[in-house]
Amino acid sequence: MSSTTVSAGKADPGAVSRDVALQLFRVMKLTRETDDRLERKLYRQGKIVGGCYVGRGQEAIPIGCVIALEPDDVIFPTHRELGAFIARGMSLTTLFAQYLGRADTPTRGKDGNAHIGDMSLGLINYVSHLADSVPIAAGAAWAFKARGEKRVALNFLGEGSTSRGDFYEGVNFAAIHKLPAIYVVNNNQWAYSTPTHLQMPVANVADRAPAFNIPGVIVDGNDVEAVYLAALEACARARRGDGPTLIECKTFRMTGHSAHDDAGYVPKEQFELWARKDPIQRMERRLRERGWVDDAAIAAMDAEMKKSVEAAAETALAMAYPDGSETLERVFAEPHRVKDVFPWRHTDEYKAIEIKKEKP
Ligand SMILES: Cc1ncc(C[n+]2csc(CCOP(=O)(O)OP(=O)(O)O)c2C)c(N)n1
Repeated sequence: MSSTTVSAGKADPGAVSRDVALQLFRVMKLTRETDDRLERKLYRQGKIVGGCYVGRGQEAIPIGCVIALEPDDVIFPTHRELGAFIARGMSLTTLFAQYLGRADTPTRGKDGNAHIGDMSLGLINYVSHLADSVPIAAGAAWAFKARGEKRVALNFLGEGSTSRGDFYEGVNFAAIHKLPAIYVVNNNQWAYSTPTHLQMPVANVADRAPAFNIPGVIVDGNDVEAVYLAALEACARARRGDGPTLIECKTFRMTGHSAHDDAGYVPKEQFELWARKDPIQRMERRLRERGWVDDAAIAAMDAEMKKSVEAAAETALAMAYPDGSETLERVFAEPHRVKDVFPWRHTDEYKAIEIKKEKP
């Protein structure tokens, strides 16, 4: 099976309804506004500590995919999928509070924007190890198949992650068992500071799909309608029992790897080139051509979004930090269970070794 291509701007104008097109556009705009408030204000004001990863320029990918899913499907985001959380309905206040390390958040103040999840929204947390979620998504898809449920597991990852072993193991398993899994790769051409040609001996991530005998689809990742249509098709295939799809979305990371990184290693011309392909401006031009938005509609949307983003940020800033006693709660080894998990740590011999180590 060879890779297929869905290319730039080829999404048939009639293929996406007016309602869905406007929804895609609104969520992209809201995500950009939130992203700007987070990185360009709160991070720079020193209010967000630690990593602050953003997906500026890549909004079409998580949003196009998540809006193509059914509410029962599950999503495995990574660090660039702010849009997936917003499209799935996580409140903006919760998202701001999460980045700000507040107590009343999915990770209870223990983390910033990485590793967020919310099982009630079908958003499954990831851990830092790249590509580790690929076999886990296969596991979720396996459970759906075993139970006879028509649900889909959709896993996001970067092109750098597809060079990891977990990627091959997970996709291979999903392909053998024809599981309802979708692997969506944001190929933003840089894995931190490593350009694609230094970590992949093939031109496209989709070229890796024939090794699993599954479709490898190349989509213009800055065309939200093309992404949406590719995800819909992959969902239909998964629900029919025909197995996984690998969707490669060609895009560009319009920032550094995270807020602390000025991306000095990326040639300036690449930013200029990709700024002209901005997914939000592109969708706006298309909607105007179709007569679905005009100046007044855009101005109203902008004003409403600025207001809700501002209100969410202010509410989150006023929220409490976690109490120190939270530190050891809900981590891998809960304090009251340490004795069961590491019984040897409680022996006198072990304590003697520890004391010796401290005072040689
Ligand atoms: C196994 C592993 N190696 C290194 C890292 C550090 N790291 C975090 S994100 C990242 C770059 C990932 O690139 P890619 O998969 O292309 O995703 P992108 O950040 O470009 O969206 C690296 C090297 C990690 N988290 N896990």
